[in-house]
Amino acid sequence: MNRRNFLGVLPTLPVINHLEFATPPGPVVISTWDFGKVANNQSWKVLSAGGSSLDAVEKGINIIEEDEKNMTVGIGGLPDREGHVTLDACIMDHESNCGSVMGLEHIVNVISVARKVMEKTPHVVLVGDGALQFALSQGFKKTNLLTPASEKAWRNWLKESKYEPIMNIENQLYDKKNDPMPGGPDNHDTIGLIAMDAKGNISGGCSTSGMAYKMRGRVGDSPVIGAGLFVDNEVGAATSTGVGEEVIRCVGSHLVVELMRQGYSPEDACKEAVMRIVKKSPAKSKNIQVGFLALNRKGEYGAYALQKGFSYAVKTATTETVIPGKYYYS
Ligand code: SD4
Repeated sequence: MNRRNFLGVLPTLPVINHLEFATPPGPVVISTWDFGKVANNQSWKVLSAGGSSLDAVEKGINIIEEDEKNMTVGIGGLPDREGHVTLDACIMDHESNCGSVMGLEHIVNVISVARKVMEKTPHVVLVGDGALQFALSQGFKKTNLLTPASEKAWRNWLKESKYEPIMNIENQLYDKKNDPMPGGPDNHDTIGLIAMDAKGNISGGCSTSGMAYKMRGRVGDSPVIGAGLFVDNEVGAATSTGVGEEVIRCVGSHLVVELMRQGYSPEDACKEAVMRIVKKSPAKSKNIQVGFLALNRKGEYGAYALQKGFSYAVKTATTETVIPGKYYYS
């Protein structure tokens, strides 16, 4: 049988075109947790001026990284158990270009370093000292990320040295009334942010200091393309927050995007990814938090988490809101 005959007998695969649209739905930005609102507003300045989703993602995340009171993203982030603040971040654009830094110390705007990795190097990921060397070569300033507050929290932790991630601490410690910026006094959150611009192009980013008091060298899901973040402009994008080890195991954000490709709504895709974690880790999943957040090409968004308490912020031309995520364990 020659090649032509062989191809002739292959079954025709269905073409899924449910996500096609005639005109882009208009800019939208979504991000993790209540304080995502602050990041969204910053992103919106870019999007409403006709800027790109990539710029919107970087600017939105930068403001969180620069907030000293936020004890897990950028400066002020809680350190590892040895007292080192090590940051993880990744970024991905509508053409599937991506960049990531892992275990980067002494630099505040790690999402911007991730973008430089994407744009200025032949690589996708730089780690540790190499990432720092690259950042400095690109003009980023060396900064002490351990603030008096984060050092104090770490010294307190050392008294018992118990590694026990606290569920939804992001929202518990975010005092919305008195703290207009993200990050309460003891906050260890991750910012995952997805933006669609006026052209309908989608980009996403994720930035974190990871789980507080992690082992030295530990990297979570946030800077792992496919786990903490994934973008496919034909379909949509997803990001995650919570205990990264469980998200890496199911390559969570990629899973959510592929489920949307199959026709799942953003919320249903996030729910299915959460169910995957429940199925693979039935006992553990009861005591940890993981939340997924997704946007599709039609501008529809949704989220789902293991536990109550996860929330996400949304901004469009007509909406500015924080939405409680639905969850599995009641
Ligand atoms: C990590 N997923 O390093 C991050 C931490 C996080 O809410 O999202 N905390 O595993």
